[in-house]
Amino acid sequence: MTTNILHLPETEYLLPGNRACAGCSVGIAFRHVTKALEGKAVLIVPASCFTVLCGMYPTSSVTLPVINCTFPSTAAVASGVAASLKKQGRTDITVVAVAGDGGTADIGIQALSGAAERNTDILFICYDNEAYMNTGTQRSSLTPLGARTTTTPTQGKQQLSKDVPAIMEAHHIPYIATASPGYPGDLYDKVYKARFMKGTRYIQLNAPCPAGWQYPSADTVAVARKAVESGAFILYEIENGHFRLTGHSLRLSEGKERTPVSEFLSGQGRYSRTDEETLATLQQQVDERWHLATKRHYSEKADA
Ligand SMILES: Cc1ncc(C[n+]2csc(CCOP(=O)(O)OP(=O)(O)O)c2C)c(N)n1
Ligand code: SF4
Ligand SMILES: [Mg+2]
Repeated sequence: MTTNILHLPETEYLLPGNRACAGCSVGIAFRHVTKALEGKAVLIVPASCFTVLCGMYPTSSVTLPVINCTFPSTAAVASGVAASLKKQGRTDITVVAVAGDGGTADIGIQALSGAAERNTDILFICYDNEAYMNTGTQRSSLTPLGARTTTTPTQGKQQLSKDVPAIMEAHHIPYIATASPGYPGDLYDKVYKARFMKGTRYIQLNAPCPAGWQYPSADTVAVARKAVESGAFILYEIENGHFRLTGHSLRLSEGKERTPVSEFLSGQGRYSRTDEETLATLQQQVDERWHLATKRHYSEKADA
């Protein structure tokens, strides 16, 4: 059973009045992430919007220890902190690396792959706002096909995005999950579960960004939900190799109608000049990924 939002802990670890843009999904999501960690964590953060959200020393909007590190070294710094805490017998503290899509899938992937191959005791959370937002919306390898950034052609990115959870699964780590700020109970449960596991845990968080995706800041939760309702973002977890759909994606697989991807994309300025052919390819990619995910869910369920 997914935790009901009314039953989430009331203590706040991410304070209001922080420096993120109005309507930023990262702040919304990390309220729930830090609640699940109950203050028992050290955050390791490379350059990103999350650094800005945390604030500049000596002020901080997060009531947890935060270590700012260089862009490519997040998982390496987290590995060092994990080794230090282990030596001190502090098994109650979770080492949580928090990086954007650029800091995870592009610039930080070497250290992340190394840590995962060693099965280092860290939780790595990639919040995927689908571009290098902090520096002005440059394209990353997680920018989706057809989305316009300041470094893509006018009609949008010409390539499909990388599947980082699949890359992480190829490292045989104990826990991989996807989560969305539109579904806080599902997000909370996944972080809470990952917190008490050992080895490398990886969570990929869909992170709608009003500034870069170009939609009104009041619409963030609606946009996050539309991503899941259309299957453009699928909620699942892979625990010790066992795949299962969760939350609203599970309900969709049980017969609730999946909406067309165009309902998720319309209203986002970054797709305003994307041609019909590209949009059709995007829908096709979403359909294929959805088909594979549901097939895997039900075949592994039958085997269990
Ligand atoms: C080695 C290095 N290259 C480039 C930068 C400049 N830089 C700072 S934040 C950032 C964008 C980060 O993008 P992402 O990881 O997706 O996080 P977001 O800003 O989207 O939250 C860049 C390019 C840097 N600080 N260090
Ligand atoms: S640019 Fe986007 S991700 Fe960054 S703080 Fe603003 S809304 Fe959040
Ligand atoms: Mg980003």
